[in-house]
Amino acid sequence: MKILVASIVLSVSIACVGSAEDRPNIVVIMADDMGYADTGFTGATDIQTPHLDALAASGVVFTSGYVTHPYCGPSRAGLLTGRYQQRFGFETNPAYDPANPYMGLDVNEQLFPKRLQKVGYRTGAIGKWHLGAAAPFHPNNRGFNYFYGFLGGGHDYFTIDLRKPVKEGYTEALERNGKPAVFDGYLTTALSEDAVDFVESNKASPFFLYVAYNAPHAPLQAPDEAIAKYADIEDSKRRRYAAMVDVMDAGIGKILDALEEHGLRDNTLVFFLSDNGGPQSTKSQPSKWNGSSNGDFRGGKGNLYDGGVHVPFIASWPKRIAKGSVYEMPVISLDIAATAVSIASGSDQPPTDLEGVNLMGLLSNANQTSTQRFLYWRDGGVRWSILDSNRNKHILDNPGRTPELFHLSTDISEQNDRMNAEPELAEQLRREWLSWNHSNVAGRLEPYKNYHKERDQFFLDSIPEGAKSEGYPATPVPTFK
Ligand SMILES: [Ca+2]
Repeated sequence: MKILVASIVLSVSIACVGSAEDRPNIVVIMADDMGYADTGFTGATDIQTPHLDALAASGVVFTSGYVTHPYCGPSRAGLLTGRYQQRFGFETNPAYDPANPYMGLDVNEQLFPKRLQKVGYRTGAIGKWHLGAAAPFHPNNRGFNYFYGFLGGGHDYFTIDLRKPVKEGYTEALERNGKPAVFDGYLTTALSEDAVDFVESNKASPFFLYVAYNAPHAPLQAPDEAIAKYADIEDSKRRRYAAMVDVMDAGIGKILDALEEHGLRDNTLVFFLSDNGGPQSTKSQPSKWNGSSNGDFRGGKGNLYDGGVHVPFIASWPKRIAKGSVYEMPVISLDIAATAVSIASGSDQPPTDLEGVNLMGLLSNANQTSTQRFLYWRDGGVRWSILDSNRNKHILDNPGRTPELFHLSTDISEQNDRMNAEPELAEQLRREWLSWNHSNVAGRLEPYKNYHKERDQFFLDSIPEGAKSEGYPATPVPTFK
């Protein structure tokens, strides 16, 4: 199939690829559930993100930057493998269960930090993991020399209380390389400070650092002084959310300062993105909103509309990427692995099993007509979408309705369905999606809500009737959100 791709004028330039001796450090910073329009460089006026804005100005902003899934776990599986997570059945959030050696990212998949380790990089992961809590899935067993954080899908920002029900690990102790670790004060700041320590400890060798903040994911908790800074925001959720983003931005500033202080900033490639769009209220879940804004995008976390998957996306590498660059054609989080592995191994092209492209190649080719490229989504095996390089999008977000077709280049809010007007284009895209889906497998993870319920029921069913009447079990079965 041939679809002409519009040439676009972009202000991007890069220098030649460097020698193996000056391979860059690579840092990936990921926010959690952050709305597209909640940074200064994407239009926020009520939240201050000076460090992210400076980072954006120092490199390239991808204005059509996407992630592979509209929520946490699968998005991270795509990011860290560099492969569509539907290839290996990671299509929902894994339940937090350290005792289950099947509940996590397929051990036959190689995470890209493992590839970086093999070519001499020191690797660190800090913050949220969410790719399985049992030993086979532990970051230290998946390509990270160092890990500080938590293995579940989120964490309370202040509390560790081991007496409470586990609740997906939100109140469990943090850990450092498999051993319990404390944090004082506010979690976002603790993660930032640990990232600074990692930079200082590894400054002598090329390193890869993955900083996966859980901010500004719920629970909406922030230090009082940060909330007070946003006292003029009337809505309580938005006010606390703003404070969470503010403290995260300050932490990112500390990490960038550490790179600068040690003379590493010029030759460090820093990515920033969110793992999915900001959660928005829906009819069935009116309290879902976390205070975020996705701007003009339709929907939010959980949707395949742009509100769920179109995220703030920056790459900054002062030595190679011209500051103030803007790239408008679609890119996706898979490209981060492809870029990192290419650069680290001194190659123009990523390994063939990676599904992203080397962004440095895209940037150097920015003023030319690019070849067609498609991005694909599938959630739960039933909802799907596809985007082409002209930003035409064919989507079925609600399985109870008919598919839709949008031209995002003129209709970023996905309001003007073109299905009836352009059935041929829709059919071309549908076939392209089916071709991609041919290489996918069914999801292999039980959705975490069902999993906990069924596991608890299994044990309850095994209790003899007599024992039940005597008040067994002694403690209430925890309920999960
Ligand atoms: Ca998320």
